[in-house]
Amino acid sequence: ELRYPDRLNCAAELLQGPPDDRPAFRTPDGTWTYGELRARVDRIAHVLTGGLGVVPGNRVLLRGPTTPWLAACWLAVLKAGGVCVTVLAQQRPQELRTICGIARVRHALCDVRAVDDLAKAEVPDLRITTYGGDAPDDLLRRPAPGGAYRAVATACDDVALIAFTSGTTGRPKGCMHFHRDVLAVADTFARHVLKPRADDVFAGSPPLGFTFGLGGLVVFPLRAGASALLLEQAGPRQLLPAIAGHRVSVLFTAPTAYRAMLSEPGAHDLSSLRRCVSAGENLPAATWHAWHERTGLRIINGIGATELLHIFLSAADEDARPGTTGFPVPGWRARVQDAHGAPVPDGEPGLLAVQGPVGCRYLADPRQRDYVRDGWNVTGDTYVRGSDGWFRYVARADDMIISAGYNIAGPEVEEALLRHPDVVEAAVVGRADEDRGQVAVAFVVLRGGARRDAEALRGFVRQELVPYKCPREVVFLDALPRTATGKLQRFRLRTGGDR
Ligand code: 3SK
Repeated sequence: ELRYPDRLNCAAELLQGPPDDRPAFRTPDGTWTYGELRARVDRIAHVLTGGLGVVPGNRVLLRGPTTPWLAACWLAVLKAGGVCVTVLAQQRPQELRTICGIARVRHALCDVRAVDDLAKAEVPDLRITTYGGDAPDDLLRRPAPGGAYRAVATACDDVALIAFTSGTTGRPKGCMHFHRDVLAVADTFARHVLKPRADDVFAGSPPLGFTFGLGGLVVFPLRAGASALLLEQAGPRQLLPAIAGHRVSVLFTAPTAYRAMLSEPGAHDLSSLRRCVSAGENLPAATWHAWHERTGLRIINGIGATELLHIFLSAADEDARPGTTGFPVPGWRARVQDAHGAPVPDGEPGLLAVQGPVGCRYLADPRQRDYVRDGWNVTGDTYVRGSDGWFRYVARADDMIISAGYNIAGPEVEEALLRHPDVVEAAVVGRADEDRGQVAVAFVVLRGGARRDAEALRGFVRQELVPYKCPREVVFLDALPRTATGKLQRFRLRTGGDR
């Protein structure tokens, strides 16, 4: 069982330990050592509580591309006892205004390059302070007393972070996480599954406004005394040379990016990699095998949730079984239950429910009652637990297609399509149909130059799966619609918005 002291400031914990000269953050332009990081965090914390008047408990919005300065602001707000409200650089004025309203944000620290949309949001009484610019009142240019900043003695269950999720649609929900939760995800998933070393170099594509990225690029490396390469542009095209150039050893990204890296031309040296983590979406077995063939590495698949901060179901790479997610991360419990909360037998599909050191706490949102039932966090995913204890993803609970009484799991058909050599991306959704209730429609992105032959693809699926799962229609797209965190927006395909 994890135990933390009653008084705990997670930023102070993450920053203590490594010697001053050890690298903490790397960028294409240079390296910040732990000594430099500590000094810059302390300076920002002095400015926050001095000139800017931030007091413990204030909610501070953080917005900007993935840079060491954004990470330093995150640590400084926490050290000063504030609450970080993390958002994505891509979020637009209307969403920002909604988020600031829900979280009652009064201060914002914003990369000067991302300030326009925040200003346009016209959030009442919001004090915006930019960083990285030339203005004399820029956060990094303001006068501040020198010397160490003494961390506010927050309680371990004081809120540290409000992470927003809108899932793939809907009004954003703010998930509150405590100081102890931030350490708990490092002391469960990272410690027991990832097993990082102090000489590791972490990198990845998820932004710091997504808890997948915050964990993988800030919390886990710092907790291990390791370093992270922070890239403002971290698409597959940038990641491949960055892995080679910076000798990245731990990679965090999503299945789509693994597939995109596999289809990039050119031979990049990936020999420095020793751990590859995939989350954010289901990892098809075909992608796992293709990456294994290319690199010899066994991807660590995981499922996490903003509600639960990070990954709770996974398997260490030596145990990984392609096509499954694994089992509960040490410290977590998981089961599959029906709509009334009763466990279903092994081998049958049902709703995934988990318990662990972190729980869902929506800020002022009645949807809390749907997510937490009888002490279990019901994630909204349909899963099967095998008799051997392995958990296998079926679909998002609301993504099951019911056609003439048959249940079709979109991801299973997507996996089959992805086994076709010409298919790069696939999404299968249900479309209303008078005769059958719903029929499956496949949206497919093909490799450049491949022929758009819907009948050939349908024939391929019929060879792979029982015929009733074969999509009725195949639609070819140049790209699938995704959220800013890379999640597939199935509702846009269902409503035909992208066709
Ligand atoms: O979406 C996920 O699977 C995820 C993974 C890790 C951390 C956070 C999230 C939302």
